[in-house]
Amino acid sequence: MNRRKKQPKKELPRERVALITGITGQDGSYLAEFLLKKGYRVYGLMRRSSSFNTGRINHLYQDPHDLDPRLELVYGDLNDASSLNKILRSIQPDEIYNLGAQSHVRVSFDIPEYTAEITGVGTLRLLEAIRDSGIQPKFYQASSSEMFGKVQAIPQNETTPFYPRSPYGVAKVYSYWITVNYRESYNMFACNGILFNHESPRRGETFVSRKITKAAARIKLGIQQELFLGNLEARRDWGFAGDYVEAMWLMLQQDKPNDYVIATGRQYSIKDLLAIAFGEVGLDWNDYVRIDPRYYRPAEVDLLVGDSSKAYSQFGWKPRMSFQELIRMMVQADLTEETQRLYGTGYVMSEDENLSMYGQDKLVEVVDAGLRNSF
Ligand code: NAP
Ligand code: G4F
Repeated sequence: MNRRKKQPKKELPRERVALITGITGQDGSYLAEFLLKKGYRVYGLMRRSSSFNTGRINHLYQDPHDLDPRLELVYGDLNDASSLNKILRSIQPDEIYNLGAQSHVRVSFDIPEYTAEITGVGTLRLLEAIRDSGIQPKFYQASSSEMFGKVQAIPQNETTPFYPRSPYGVAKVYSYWITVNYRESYNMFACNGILFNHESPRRGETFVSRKITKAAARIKLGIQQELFLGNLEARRDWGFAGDYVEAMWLMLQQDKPNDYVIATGRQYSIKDLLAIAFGEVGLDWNDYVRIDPRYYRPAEVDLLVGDSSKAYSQFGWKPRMSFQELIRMMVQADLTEETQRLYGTGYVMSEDENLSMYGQDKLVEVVDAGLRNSF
């Protein structure tokens, strides 16, 4: 009998599966893009909202009825352990990026308990869900330079002691240590990325960089007259979010889990940011900026500047985009967005119109309504 020898089944390499909490946020959108380009199947945890909150990832969205969607959104919440358990058991991710958070420092003084629940205990819920589900994914925790707060050394690196100055910063310190604790207690591949401020045209509109670049564009277009800000003396180490998500991924590709500072090593003040943003549209910020104490924080972080030489020596990461390029790019993006919004309102009829003159009062009413109280 001519029996064919049974061939051992050829195993196809299993595609890599990533879960991103906070996929609808600034970093989540850049990370999703990055991982999709690398061939990952990406799941994004999204919380229920009464209005659409997927604006930053609409360009990546795939209809779930498509044959093989590479990106899928699943409903869940860092406040709901059962949803986290269910999601992990069903999708069995190889890598988890925990970016979900109440991420606004000023707002954390208004809703401290909620901030602790999501930005702090939310991380514990996710780590426990990993243990319960029995899977062994690599885990990335979005730690923050806010943990350094009242800085104990300049620049700050992985050995600098923490001194948080807000409910947000305190919650992030909890998440940092619970991540270290689960790594040491349960041998998890868990890393903290201690990221310094990073911005982009997708940055939330109430963070200072975007608030300024948007205002510069709107003032140039004649649809805003002034800009109210808080402390102009604070100094930050600002980088580009697109550069920083690559560092998140690189951390999880190392042989051993570890914690890394990700920063540019350069510091600028809010006044420096103002000068670049308004300079990009040919204006002097001193003519438009007013101080409103409501934007002061009960306790301020005066200066942050990071030393990311560990990340550079371990896996060659360094920032590509300079602060100046970043702010100019954001202003240009806001000019485009605001111009499109203007045309959408129907008040401006042609590109030849003088935008600063046309229907200005009405436009201010329409467009400004939601921005006046922004932190
Ligand atoms: P972001 O734009 O504010 O995004 C936060 C994300 O978390 C959003 O997708 C948000 O969903 C989600 N989220 C909020 N509450 C949630 C909940 N209860 N359950 C599940 N998801 C929830 O923040 P980002 O700038 O992208 O930052 C990403 C992460 O890095 C955050 O953890 C932040 O604290 C941390 N971080 C940021 C920086 C920075 O400079 N950007 C620096 C260091 C660390 P919605 O869209 O529904 O609101
Ligand atoms: O843009 P911010 O709100 O960012 P902040 O507080 O540094 O926090 C951001 O970076 C952290 C990393 O260090 C992240 F963990 C956190 O999630 C977030 O992404 O404020 C920057 C500085 C502050 O000193 C603030 O007092 O700008 C000052 N500022 C002055 N006027 C203002 C304003 N900040 C805001 N948001 N709005 C103002 O009108």
